[in-house]
Amino acid sequence: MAAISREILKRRGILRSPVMATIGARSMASWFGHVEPAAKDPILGVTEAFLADPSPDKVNVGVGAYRDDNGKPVVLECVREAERRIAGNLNMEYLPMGGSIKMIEESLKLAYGEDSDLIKEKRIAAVQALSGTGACRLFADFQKRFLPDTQIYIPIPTWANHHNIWRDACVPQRTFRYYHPETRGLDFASMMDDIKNAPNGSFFLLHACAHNPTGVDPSEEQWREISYQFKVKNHFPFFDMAYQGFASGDPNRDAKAIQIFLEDGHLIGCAQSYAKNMGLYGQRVGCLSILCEDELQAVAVKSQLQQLARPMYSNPPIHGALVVSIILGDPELKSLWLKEVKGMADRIIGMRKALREKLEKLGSPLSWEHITNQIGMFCYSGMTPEQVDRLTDEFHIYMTRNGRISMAGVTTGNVGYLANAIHEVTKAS
Ligand code: PLA
Repeated sequence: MAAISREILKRRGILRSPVMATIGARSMASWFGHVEPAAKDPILGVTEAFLADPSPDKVNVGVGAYRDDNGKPVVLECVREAERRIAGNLNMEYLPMGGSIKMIEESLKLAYGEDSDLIKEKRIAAVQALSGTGACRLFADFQKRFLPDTQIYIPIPTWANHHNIWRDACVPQRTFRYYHPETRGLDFASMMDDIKNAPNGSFFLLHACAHNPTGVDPSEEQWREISYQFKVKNHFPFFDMAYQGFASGDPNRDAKAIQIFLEDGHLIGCAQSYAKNMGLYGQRVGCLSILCEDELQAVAVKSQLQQLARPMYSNPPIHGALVVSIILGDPELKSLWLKEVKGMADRIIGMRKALREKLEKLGSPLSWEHITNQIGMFCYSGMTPEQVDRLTDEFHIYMTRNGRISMAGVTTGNVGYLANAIHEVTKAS
């Protein structure tokens, strides 16, 4: 902890004074005396710093939250319409422990395919989850409870919270190589080596599409090879699908990796989130599914997932689940949604082109090709933590220190400013 914040806490009486410490372990002041402030979250901490900056020029390209071209948060039209239908019409009773059956049904169709036999055969155990994070955490807790000797292989790099989730679920973590800093692309050979060298029957966390933070996904052919190798090694793939629709603009195409694994007969796990693709960030709506061998097994697994949820939050929130079921259950609203997802993905692609062009026009000596090669919400720029610090200190541009730019926060209005600033801090490197 920085000396200054220690001093402030001491003045507010939050830190123990030497006198209080001598009163004894059971005095009120000592119960929490040993609790140090937690480290700032590498992503959400950026938003906090951004909000605290009074500069009118400030730009937030930290958290992956979509903005329109005026930099404003967006509520999709399909969501507005679903909310009009909800208003006054539906009750707000508790959902079942496993959440909304309708929402789950629609989510499974999105992930596993509209006409999936696996759905018809009732082989998928699924529960509504507290968005993608909650889905991952529920799975990690399930893994710890029922497969206590397993570990989880996590790509390097990955979304920072993956490490926290499996850590707090007490599942040991291993890593596998994924990204090649020099080519700024997939390190496919190393990834395959790590898959081959992991003990048979290992658990792997895979990003279904639009990998965060790199924006680098395996090609279809590479997914097939990965799936094949998983079969050989009898590994279990757990897909985190937080950006379905943001990679290609089409949610069905973005589920291709999952389709490939299903065709090869894998059992899989899947975390789905409606935060980004439906803009339901704060509603916390998502789905966890686990494909089982048969219906009987799926019933047992679902009942245990519910059992994990009950003492934690009892049952999930209803509003977002209603919004999702209304949109996906109504053909007209669903096609409006598909159009709106495509619109978001296209605006981001447009901003990738604009940022790259502006950097090239400024005469940057570096290659910025990767800005347009990478896909999804993020550009993994290759900037160093020190360069990012300069962007923040000198230009009030807020982003994660790993050099990740949330392209969803780039607009026609700020892309020129952003490009200039990036050029300034990188031109000497
Ligand atoms: N999985 C991945 C790969 C993510 O990037 C995120 C969100 C989630 C799961 C969880 O999202 P949800 O719980 O809101 O559904 N990542 C964000 C936000 C957009 C965050 O860090 O919480 C990010 O900026 O990386």
